[in-house]
Amino acid sequence: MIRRIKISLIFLLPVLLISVIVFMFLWERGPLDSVFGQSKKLPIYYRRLSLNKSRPKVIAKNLNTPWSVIFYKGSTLVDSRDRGHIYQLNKGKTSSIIKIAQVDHQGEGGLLGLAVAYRSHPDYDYLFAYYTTEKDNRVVRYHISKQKGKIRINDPQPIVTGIDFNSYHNGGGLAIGPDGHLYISTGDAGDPSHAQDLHSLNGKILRVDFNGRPAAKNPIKGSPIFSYGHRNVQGMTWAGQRMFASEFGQDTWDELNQIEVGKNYGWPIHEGIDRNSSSAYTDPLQQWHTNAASPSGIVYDRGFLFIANLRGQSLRAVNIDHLNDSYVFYRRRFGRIRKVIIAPNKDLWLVTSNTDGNGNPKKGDDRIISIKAFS
Ligand SMILES: [Ca+2]
Repeated sequence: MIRRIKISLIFLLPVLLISVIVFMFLWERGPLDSVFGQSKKLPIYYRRLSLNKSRPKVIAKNLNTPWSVIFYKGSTLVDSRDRGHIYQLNKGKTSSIIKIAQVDHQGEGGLLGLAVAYRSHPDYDYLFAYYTTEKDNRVVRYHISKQKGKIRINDPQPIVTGIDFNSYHNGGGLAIGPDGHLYISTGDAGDPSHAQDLHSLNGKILRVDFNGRPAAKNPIKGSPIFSYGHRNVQGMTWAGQRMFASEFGQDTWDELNQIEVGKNYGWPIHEGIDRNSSSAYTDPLQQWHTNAASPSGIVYDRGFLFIANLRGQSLRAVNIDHLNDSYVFYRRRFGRIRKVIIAPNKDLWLVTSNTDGNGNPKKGDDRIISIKAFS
């Protein structure tokens, strides 16, 4: 009898051991649903995408903490969160256009968002920058111009100041909406109560004009608040008139939200989907485990939302007609991905974020990688 048990154990133990190792490997890769849920063949909603066939091309490498990439009159500009520079990118080489002296990089603060607005002035356009100083997060408007191939950025004018800062949750998203206003995403700066406080600029999406004045149609007269109850939004995009934002959760659920004026997105009362239809809080369209996502940048292109994942080290696609479903590409291929943007030639550009203190930079990091999303 004892001998039989011994023999069984000899056979069973290795099987058990292998099972444990396999399970731990899958667990470490992220939630099991995202491992088992994805077949090799693209599910029907994603068959228009050529991401799996496209050959990634490196546009730039050896960048330091890039956060935003914008295009201006045929030139590409990229920032450094930690160093406070805005660089011009030319054939893979960077040259500094401006170093913003007030940028005070601390924790995850620094030079974050950039956005450009073309206007009718003959001599210059507007460049907006969101950055952390030693006393606040702020949005500063510059004049930007390009003459004889040379870009100038000057005449700084702070237009929104006094956004609380912290080592974490600084927000930092900037975007020009289809209504011609400047949208600003702020984080809760480590104090969750900010998000529900309508006197605080933190934990919000703000909407202002190019002078920083609240948009006339904002829900609270005289307030820049467009939506609230956010924990930390870094990405905003529009599909026509529909606005979407990616949002970092605490420990459990990251979110994709459709943003509507005046709505309360629940933080810190709810993280992720609450499923209470009578609730005063607006649920996300879908949610992902924080270790499989940590979504920063988001962009809409030809029927799809593309979302850059930091901890999830991947690019997520969401079909605009199936907003509660998603598919993940490039898992662990490029490391952490901060931003996804559309280049002037319609390629998708991924901006990696392996030098930001949370990643394992490899030779050549950080990079901008170009891919064709549609064949
Ligand atoms: Ca929420």
